[in-house]
Amino acid sequence: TSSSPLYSKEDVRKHASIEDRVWVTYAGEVFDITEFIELHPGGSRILLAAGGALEPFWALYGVHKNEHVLEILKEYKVGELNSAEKDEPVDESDPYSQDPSRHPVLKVNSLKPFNAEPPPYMLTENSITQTELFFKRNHLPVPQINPDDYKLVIERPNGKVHDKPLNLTLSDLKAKFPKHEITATLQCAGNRRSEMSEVKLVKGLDWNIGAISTARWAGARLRDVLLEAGYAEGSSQTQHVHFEGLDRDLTGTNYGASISFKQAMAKENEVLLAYEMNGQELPKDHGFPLRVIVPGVVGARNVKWLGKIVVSKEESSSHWQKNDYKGFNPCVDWDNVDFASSPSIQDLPVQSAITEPHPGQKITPDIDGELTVKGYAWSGGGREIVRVDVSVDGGKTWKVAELTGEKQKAGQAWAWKLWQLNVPLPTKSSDVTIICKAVDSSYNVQPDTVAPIWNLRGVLNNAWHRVCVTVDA
Ligand code: HEM
Ligand code: MTE
Ligand code: MO
Repeated sequence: TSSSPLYSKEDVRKHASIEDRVWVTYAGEVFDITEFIELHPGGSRILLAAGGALEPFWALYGVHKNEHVLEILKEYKVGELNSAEKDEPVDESDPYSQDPSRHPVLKVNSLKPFNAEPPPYMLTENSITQTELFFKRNHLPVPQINPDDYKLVIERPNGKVHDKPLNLTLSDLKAKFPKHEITATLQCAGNRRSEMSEVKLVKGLDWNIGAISTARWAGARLRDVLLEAGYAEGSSQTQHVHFEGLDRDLTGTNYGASISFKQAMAKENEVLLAYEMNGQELPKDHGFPLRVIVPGVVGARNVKWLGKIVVSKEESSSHWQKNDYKGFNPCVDWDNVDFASSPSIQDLPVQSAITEPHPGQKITPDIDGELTVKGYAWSGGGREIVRVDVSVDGGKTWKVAELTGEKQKAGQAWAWKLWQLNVPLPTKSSDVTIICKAVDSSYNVQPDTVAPIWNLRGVLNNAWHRVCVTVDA
């Protein structure tokens, strides 16, 4: 209506805390919801939307798709968004100007290239991570790919068939090969790097515990595509499978990585050329229109925006295969590192972390004097999580947490387990250190501290996860 005051997005952004009053927008209208915050059935997380739009948050929490929610909201209307407001002009010279928009709740570790993780407690709200919340790890700008022109190029085996590569369109991939679907967790080698930097500064993005997420992936099996291209099982000429991304840096170099031919061909490894994530076409940030999913293997080999597959006697010569994503002795530093001396990371070690409570949280015990601790646990190579131990006395005594998650076949446990446990709290106010550690089906365990596994690049941190909180009894 014409009588409604008009506000800019900037005006709304200034109202992002209770002191400044909390404003939000929905469908072009502006609301002052300060008085509703205490009444909100979903608690204080409503403040995540303070100063901005409700839509991205309501997309995550479906309970709001309801008339009575809009009825409540209406009571708090204070005006409308100025529709004449122009969006920021696009800077064509910026290679990142075509990057997609992302969910505002993500904690951004780097904007260009885009690297971001969800708030820890949101990671364990669902066994399958909602696509918007799934961590995003890009080394380069997101390439613009027209799905109608898209072709996956697969080089033929030397001397076999003809020299022309096998080219597959997106519809070929969907029509010619059976669709295979798996639930798999993806973890970046740099997950939990920030804890490694507390021991001694490392070079890399400062990931907290959220560079890990789980999705349903569907696509063609890589094995089927390699067989179609003429590769035979067990051939000795063929030791590595290279994946080239269509994302490239200013010098024209593509992202790339490789896995072993054996890994690629083994049916039980379920390596996919995925075109779907959580039942929808792959989003731009996650590799549209096609990416590799190598379940149980470090994120870096799960090449997005896949353009080309090459089979070779050598490993990929990509920087990310040869000079990054490798582990070293804690005494190796940048002045004496020899990247050729370490193998590339493939399967990841056993991992777990506490997502709730968060470090520094002030806790008032519930009426039973208990606190619910939550987290995730996962291991590489298809090894199932068989146990998670939790301590609230710095590791002197341990209790076993309750595990939830999809039951998967032995050796094919690609998905994480979520876990939770009610723990007793001290009856006097004090600081409490909560610790978790997981055990996988090979009885692999996590190291108790970070220092002995410190490495210059800050990868592979799987030490016991510790969260210190203050109990206010
Ligand atoms: C639940 C209203 C913003 C997260 C609810 C419910 C209402 C409501 C009425 C109960 C729904 C039912 O059970 O039928 C509102 C209004 C909002 C708002 C009017 C804005 C002014 C948000 C935001 C978030 C959020 C921004 C998340 C960041 C939740 C969650 C629940 C919930 C998780 C479920 C709680 C549970 O079932 O225990 N909200 N909400 N809400 N809301 Fe909101
Ligand atoms: N593929 C391409 N083409 N370019 C990339 O930058 N990043 C890799 C991998 N695949 C990357 C890529 C790394 S290091 C990780 S951890 C995962 O993608 C992250 O996948 P996600 O963004 O879908 O979470
Ligand atoms: Mo990564």
